[in-house]
Amino acid sequence: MNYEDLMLRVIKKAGQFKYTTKPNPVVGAIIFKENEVISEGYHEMYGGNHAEINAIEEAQKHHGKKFQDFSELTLLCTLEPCSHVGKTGSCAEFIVQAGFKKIIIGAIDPNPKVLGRGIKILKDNKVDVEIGLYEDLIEKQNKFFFYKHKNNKPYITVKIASSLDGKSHYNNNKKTFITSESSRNDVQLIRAKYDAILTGGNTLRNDNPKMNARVNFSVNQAKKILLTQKPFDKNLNFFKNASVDIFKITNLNKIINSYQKSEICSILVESGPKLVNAFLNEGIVNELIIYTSEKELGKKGINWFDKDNAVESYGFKLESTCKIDTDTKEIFIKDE
Ligand code: AOF
Ligand code: ZN
Repeated sequence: MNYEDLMLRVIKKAGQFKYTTKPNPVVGAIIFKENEVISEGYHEMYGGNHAEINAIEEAQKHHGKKFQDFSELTLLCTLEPCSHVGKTGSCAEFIVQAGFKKIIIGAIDPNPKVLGRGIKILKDNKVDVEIGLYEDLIEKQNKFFFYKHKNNKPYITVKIASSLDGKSHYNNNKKTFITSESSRNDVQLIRAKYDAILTGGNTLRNDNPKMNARVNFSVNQAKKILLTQKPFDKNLNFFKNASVDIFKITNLNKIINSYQKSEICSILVESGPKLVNAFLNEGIVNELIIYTSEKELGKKGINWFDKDNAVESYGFKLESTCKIDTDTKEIFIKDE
């Protein structure tokens, strides 16, 4: 069988589960014998079976019919089989026990709990292991997961909605809708991708936001992070059906670094200008998403940025731009 074709097939299908596996990566596995596919398996939800286990359990149904022994079969998986016993058992051990003699792996798992240890278990047990097929696609598909483990810090995106004249809201502390409903729906899709959503006390008190992902598909809702030094009402929308981490300290690096050991791979910052500028000034933002409307707020509006060309001077480069209704959406990436 053509390994490239099989790998592309499982990468594509694994992607379907990205909203229910996060903060875990999406992973796919396929088992085949000569020119026949025996089974496939995917990591479908956080805390659930890993892809290899699902594929092996599915193959077992054909044992004695399509094949006599697992040593006749090859297993191909997008990510290195795990070595650790986490929420489920170790995939590498399970593969060895099943009796496989050949494994093809797309990319090495960057998670320090694994990072080559799964491959070592396989090799130590005389399994023939081939590594490296479409690693770039697998890394791209699990961008936040790879970023977090390679850099030992979560990927941080700041999202803002701006008027044409660069303002955030009126100076009366009231909630202002700047962008169109379509843009606000697009924000729901962005929220669905992130592992955590962070805001500040001012946004919490002025806007009473829910900050969950309101989408018409299943999604693991993000953890919430609140930065505030002032008292707040625990009955606000933000706290409903959510696990919230609250920080009274203001050192953003310390706050972000406290997630090094957690499973959180990505954080979406949705706040007002003060906190957004603090994040940008710290130089810890990887991506900036700006929705700009055709509306102007004028003199009574509060500026997003103090300086001209702020986005460029913070080191961001335009990655993409598109129209949403009458708004413009721009994505900027930090030039690292
Ligand atoms: C695999 N196959 O399908 C996946 C893997 O919390 P746990 O026990 O589910 O483990 C999650 C970690 O396992 C995750 O961070 C990543 O390193 C690896 N994911 N490994 O062998 C899979 N999803
Ligand atoms: Zn596993």
